[in-house]
Amino acid sequence: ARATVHGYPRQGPNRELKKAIEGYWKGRVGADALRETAAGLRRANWQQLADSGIHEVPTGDFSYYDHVLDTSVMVGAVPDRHRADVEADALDGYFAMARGTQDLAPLEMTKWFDTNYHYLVPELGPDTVFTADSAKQVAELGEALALGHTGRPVLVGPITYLLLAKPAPGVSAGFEPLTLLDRLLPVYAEVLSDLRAAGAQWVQLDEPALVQDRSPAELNAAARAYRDLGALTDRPQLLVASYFGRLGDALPVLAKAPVEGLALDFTGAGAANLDDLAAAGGLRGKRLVAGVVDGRNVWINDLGRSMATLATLLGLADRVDVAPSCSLLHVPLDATTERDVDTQVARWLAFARQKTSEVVTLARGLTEGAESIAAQLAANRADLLSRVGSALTHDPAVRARSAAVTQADARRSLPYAERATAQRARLGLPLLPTTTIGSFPQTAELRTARADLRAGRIGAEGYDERIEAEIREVISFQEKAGIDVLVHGEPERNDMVQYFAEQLTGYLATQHGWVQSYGTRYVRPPILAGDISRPEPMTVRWTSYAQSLTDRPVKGMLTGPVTMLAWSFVRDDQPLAETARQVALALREEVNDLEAAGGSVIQVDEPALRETLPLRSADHEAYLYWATEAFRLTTGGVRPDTQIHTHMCYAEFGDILQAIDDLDADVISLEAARSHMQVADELATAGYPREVGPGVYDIHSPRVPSADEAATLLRKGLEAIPAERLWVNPDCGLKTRGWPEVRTSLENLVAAAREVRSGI
Ligand code: THG
Ligand code: ZN
Repeated sequence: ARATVHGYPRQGPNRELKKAIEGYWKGRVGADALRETAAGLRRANWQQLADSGIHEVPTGDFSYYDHVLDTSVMVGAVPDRHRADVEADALDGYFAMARGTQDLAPLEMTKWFDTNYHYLVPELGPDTVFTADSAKQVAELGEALALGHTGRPVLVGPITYLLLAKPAPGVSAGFEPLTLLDRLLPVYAEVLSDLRAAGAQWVQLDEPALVQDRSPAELNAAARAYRDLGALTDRPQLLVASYFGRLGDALPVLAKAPVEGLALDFTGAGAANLDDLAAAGGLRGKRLVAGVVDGRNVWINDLGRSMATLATLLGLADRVDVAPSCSLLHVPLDATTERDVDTQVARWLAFARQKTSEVVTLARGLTEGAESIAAQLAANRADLLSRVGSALTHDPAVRARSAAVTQADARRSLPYAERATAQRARLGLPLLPTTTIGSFPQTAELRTARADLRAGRIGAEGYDERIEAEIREVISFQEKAGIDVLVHGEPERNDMVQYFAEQLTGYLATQHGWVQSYGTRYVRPPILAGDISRPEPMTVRWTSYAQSLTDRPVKGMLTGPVTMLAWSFVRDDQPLAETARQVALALREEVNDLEAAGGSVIQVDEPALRETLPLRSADHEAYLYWATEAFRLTTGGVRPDTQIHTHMCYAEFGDILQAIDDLDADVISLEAARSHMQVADELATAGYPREVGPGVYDIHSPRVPSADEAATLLRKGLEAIPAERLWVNPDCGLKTRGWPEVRTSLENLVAAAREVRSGI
């Protein structure tokens, strides 16, 4: 058995790639210097993989922005509007497709399956003509071969590519990109032939879309694609890679396909692939790349358990190699660079480098026998045991509180109609009340203050003074503008998830744990390592300070439990539902403390509720059950006259309308400006009974909406939602906007509310 990986983080140990690309955009780094930086990072990755014992390294998985966009370039699917740019300069045209230009919209961006990576959506239509451009793949394979490595080019497979695509602008929404398969396959054939000529023994074709629910027609398309590609004579050996779960009905399809290898995920939901594979009669004559090390979490593998899985697999395929479950793109690079992590906890962590060592160890154990890795197995067992018995992972008080939760805890004490009456009496708001989502612009002064605090140039007191000064400004502006429900503006928070994680016991922050979110943007997800508790209030001080400055209600602002999980690395030693419940109970204390401090309106944001939906529809119900329960547990302990708000970003709510209702929030604000209030219609049609704030100001653009424009949107909202239940607010937080445009936009928003109110 050999060890391999499906793909590797691209950014470099100090995000050198981000710096080089952003420098190129600003004109500070030349194209050649950028290319040299990129080649150096690829070289270093391959060397590191080879040194740790990986014999076949992935190539072509590198990207300046996104590997799906690279695939669009490879098959010639450049949108017409970008063609001239791409022809004038391939690199600048590439970045124009990714980021847009003054005149041209970029490709749409969306989440890569259920990860936090975002890809650029291919735009296809009946007129799309594919042409092969294998230059990037051939060049990167050539680099690896020249350095003496065995390289395995990694391509997004044709089925996944088409299933991720959308109809191009102007093409009928009913157009199905998969109908282009016959046109696409010859282009893949040409690329495969070029890669063979360039020296590839194997090519990896990634088909994660096959772990989602697929229709018989889609499965037929997959069968046809791999029958046709398999029948080619001028090609390398083909390894079809699936990951992110169980293949289900697609497994027999791939097992029967005339390809030489299959990569399967045996972690998490993918564990079911083991029985499915046995039921399908195994992979006779094929290479199996067994994904037994979880490529999505940050935890050490249970090597003993993986050895047992691998031993079973040996009977089911001709040759078994060992790999992580998916590309290591989704985990940080190296756990050993984390100096602030407790040495006890450090033993449990495995980032990309450590996961690479794990697959090498397992491959050796498989080849030479478990005795050959006896020392590693023993050390691994001890590390795992130390985690089970640790005080960090097991806080009896947290466990007791979680076990004592009742149905009633997750329910408000009165139904919405009675709460609404009590809240109206307490808050005394006008019809069509105005508010914002929570954050105000993060100014350069605030970033300087944070940097000064970190560098020790100012103390905690000096920092707090600067935050208070900002809050005074934000409150005073909102009062003057005439907004009804104010916010403190969140100047003390950078990344909201990180902000709360830092204050909760059981959560770890990393120093260097960057993971690509999209393009040159990275996040450092905190790690849910142990049982979660809240040693002291986290936000009360700032909200109370803001409230002390005004007679109008100031909203308390929290991030909800589902989003806290979605944007963190989660535990793998207990169900997600249990982790969510612990986080919810900690946040519930904060909600209750905000209320006790006089708060009458509290917002608990769940922007990630929709995006965490499991890939298979059969798993939706269980997820939505614990997710909505965690939200209700967070908010269920307040008085009837305390108003609970929530907020979600993005517009695709169609499939979770019931879950939105189940949150039982008194008010929900949603993105709506770009879709002309479509969500208001959807909610109304679904019979949503509570208050709604569909955004009337698109904050994703620096454009200032006029009062007339906002009023038109509001009147549109009124067609769906009665005035007693309609709020007036922007689409989302204002953190990324500048003060000048925010000022005018919010003044216009208030003017629109007043004008529409006067006509009621
Ligand atoms: N917080 C966390 N995770 C998230 C989001 C978040 N995941 C999904 C979504 N939001 C991702 N969106 C972004 C938006 C901006 C940036 C990253 C992800 C970003 N990052 C800075 C960069 O790369 O330069 C670094 C930020 C930092 O210093 O912490 O701009 O909101 N947890
Ligand atoms: Zn939002």
